[in-house]
Amino acid sequence: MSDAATRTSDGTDLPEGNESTEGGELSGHAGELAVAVARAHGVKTMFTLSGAHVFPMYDGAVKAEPPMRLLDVRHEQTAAFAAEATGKLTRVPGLAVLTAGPGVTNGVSAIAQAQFAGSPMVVVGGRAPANRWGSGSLQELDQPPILASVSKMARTLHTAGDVLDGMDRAFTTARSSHRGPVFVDVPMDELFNVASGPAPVLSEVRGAEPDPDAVTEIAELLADAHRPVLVLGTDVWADGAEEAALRFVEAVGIPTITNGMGRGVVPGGHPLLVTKARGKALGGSDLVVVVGTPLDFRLGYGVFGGREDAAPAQVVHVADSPGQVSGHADLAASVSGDLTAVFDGLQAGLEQVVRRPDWSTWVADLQDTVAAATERDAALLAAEADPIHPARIYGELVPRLAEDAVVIGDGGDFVSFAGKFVEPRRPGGWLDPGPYGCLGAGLGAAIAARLARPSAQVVLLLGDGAAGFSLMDVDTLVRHGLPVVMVMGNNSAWGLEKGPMQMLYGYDVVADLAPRTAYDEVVRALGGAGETVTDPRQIGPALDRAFASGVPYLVNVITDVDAAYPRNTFGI
Ligand SMILES: Cc1ncc(C[n+]2csc(CCOP(=O)(O)OP(=O)(O)O)c2C)c(N)n1
Ligand SMILES: [Mg+2]
Repeated sequence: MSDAATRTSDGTDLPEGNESTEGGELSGHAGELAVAVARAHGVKTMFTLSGAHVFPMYDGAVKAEPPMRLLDVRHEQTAAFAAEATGKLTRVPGLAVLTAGPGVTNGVSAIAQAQFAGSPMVVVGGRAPANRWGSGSLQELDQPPILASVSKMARTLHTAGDVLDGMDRAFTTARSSHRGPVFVDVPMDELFNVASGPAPVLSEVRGAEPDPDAVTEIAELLADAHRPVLVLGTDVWADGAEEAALRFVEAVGIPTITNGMGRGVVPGGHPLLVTKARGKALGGSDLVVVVGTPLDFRLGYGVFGGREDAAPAQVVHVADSPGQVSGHADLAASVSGDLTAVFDGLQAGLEQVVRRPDWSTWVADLQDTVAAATERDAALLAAEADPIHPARIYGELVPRLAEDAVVIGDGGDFVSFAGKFVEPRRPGGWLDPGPYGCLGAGLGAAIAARLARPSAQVVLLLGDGAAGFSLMDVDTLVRHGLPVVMVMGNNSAWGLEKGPMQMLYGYDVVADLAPRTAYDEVVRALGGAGETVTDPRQIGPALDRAFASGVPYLVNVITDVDAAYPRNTFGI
């Protein structure tokens, strides 16, 4: 197969159409066939941890021309989280290959996270042999029923002859909106078997054309609004609509809030980015248009307005596919389909409206609030408190971040602070756990980010609690020569649980971790480097050493457990 490639706006290589496979015939063992289909869909790397049930997948990768990269990890959760992050960063489905039984069940949390976040990925599971099924083979577990509720599709490809078409369907399903994870398993005996068939012909998977009447209705609502707010979420990026979104925002001058992978679509510092005035914007708005993210707990379940005696806001929900449009919120209008077409349609619609809305006072008001918040933040970012206030870490880190940095959050309060202080300047460089909120994704995501963006800074923000789930995979970074800067906010606690438990009960249990653990020594023992920082003035120099090191490096910053992230809900 040819390796011809084009570049997407995020610098990711994509296969050039399907001329390499069109009309061809493929034959080989089922592992070879599965790898050939994955490659045709743009897969570059197979994330895995060894197990005999999936050996033919490795043989297929090794013998492919050129070979497919094998990235072997220390826990299947890391393989699956790496595949999920690959899907998010590159917008090409990530591939994880997990051995039968425990290999598959170890990947379940990451697959569920992909389902919640709409991340395209394919997981191939090993499966006990079909010819002995029911006799008690090792790890004889019927896996698709376990995965069914956390994936777009979960099925067994029963014979080698099913693999070409089954894998093609898996990838096409994963990358079609609404995107998500697909699980397939193949019985071990069949995975070794040979088969042949036509090579898959890739079809373009654009979202549906949005209903033009619905788009016009939303443009009319905007034209009548006095204090509109736009919210941009993960699917704006996933759907490739980031340029159309920014064009729309600038053309109509609408104040905007971003979340998930929508962060960076309107770059940090942009005059229309009002995330820092979020409370006032969403509370004082009369029309909130939410695009590409569910109306879930992160957005007050879709109830806005009502602040300082204002009336409740009208709400518009725009989604990449009909199934994503909120069923619970009270909507003034909604539309689904290709998000670029929606933004272009809304822009054209508003340009035709005679009564052009004037939102300048509203925008100026929000900009004042952003400026005041930025000034308040400045004091925290420079805090000289001892023990260190976690905000000071961001005071040192943010000025050191390059425009194309990939920033990954894995933790509780420490990552909430990042959400407040890190405003990406480009889309596609911010990875948080999303609405599933699963700790432990960090190392897998960091591995994926280093591969997807070879020349960019990759910064992994780790809570000390979160680190315990996956720190052993620093070994993977070391073995594969993948430098990542890890920054730990070490408050010796499960901080995000300790504070709320104190608030509810006046005491806390099971929330403390060992004090001031030297996690940097763990990283050194695994072949990386690192240091512990207890003086706020040493954070900056330590980060400089980390960025210059060229190896996996952990800056273990001991922070104040009492400096909890200020929150007024538990987010539940
Ligand atoms: C797999 C998983 N287990 C438990 C939780 C519940 N939880 C959410 S945040 C949190 C505390 C995280 O502690 P740490 O990583 O040290 O960050 P901190 O809040 O202390 O900054 C916990 C236990 C979760 N979200 N995911
Ligand atoms: Mg902690």
